[in-house]
Amino acid sequence: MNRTRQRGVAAITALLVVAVAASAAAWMLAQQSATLNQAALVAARAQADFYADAGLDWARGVLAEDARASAIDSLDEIWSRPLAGLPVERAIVGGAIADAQSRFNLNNLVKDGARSNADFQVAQRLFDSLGVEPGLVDAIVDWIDTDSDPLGNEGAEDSFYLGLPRPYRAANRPLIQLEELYRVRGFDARRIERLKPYVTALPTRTPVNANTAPPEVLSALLPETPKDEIRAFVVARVAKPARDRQDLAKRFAKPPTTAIESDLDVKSTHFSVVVTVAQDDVRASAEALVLRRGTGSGPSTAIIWRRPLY
Ligand SMILES: [Ca+2]
Ligand SMILES: [Ca+2]
Repeated sequence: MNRTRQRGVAAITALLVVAVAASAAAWMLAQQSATLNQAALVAARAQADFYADAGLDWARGVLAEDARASAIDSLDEIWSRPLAGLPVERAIVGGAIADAQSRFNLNNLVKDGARSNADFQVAQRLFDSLGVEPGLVDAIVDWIDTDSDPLGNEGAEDSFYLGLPRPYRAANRPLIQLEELYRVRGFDARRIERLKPYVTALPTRTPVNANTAPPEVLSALLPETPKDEIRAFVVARVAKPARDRQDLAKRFAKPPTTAIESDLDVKSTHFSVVVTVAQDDVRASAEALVLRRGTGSGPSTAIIWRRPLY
């Protein structure tokens, strides 16, 4: 690790410690006024929320700082370095930020309420390469698209879901979280776990960040590009991430121009954050999807959703 990087990591570690320590102090103040018979669970819950807030603030600070420092997002940057086992007060704190746009956004499958054929083919190739039945993509499209006409043999709309022992309706709107797939025809824990590192659900149409995407996702997007060329790029980008779309095109013998313009980018606006706190017998974690906008002097971040993790 070079000196600048070491200083950067140290600064970020300090940021997290300060954020969590401040929340611990606030929590202890709140505790002093709490009555003795207050349920321990409620207190633990309150503390977990304080810590989660602090951890998320830390992540947003790191992401804003990154946007001020660079116009691209790559895996050699400080945000991608997870923090584990930091002692803060009596707690042990960890945090990790992942680029949500390293994955294929399943909501891209539907454009203006109807199936997007190009994205449909990308998803089918990706599922196939991961050993998940490509026919299941039909059911996701139906779940998201606004009509109620089932697609192909494996699609499913209200007519299918209302006939289940515990009936419900198709959402007919974009996925909010990936776990919604549990409600979609044909999906189970095994398939969702298999897909998780490669797909995501983001509220707006998003390109994939070529500087962070796994080779499986890049191959699905670039079917004409030989796999060894994609692997070579994934190795080369560690030391030399693509600076912009033009630079990205230069990395391939036959530049996949259309995909680079419409499906790929070298930076990201959506990040997934996980914060974990362990203190005494209480272990709390929270996950959030963070949207980052703007670069240079004016980056801003917003939390799209957050949830506790168990
Ligand atoms: Ca960056
Ligand atoms: Ca539908």
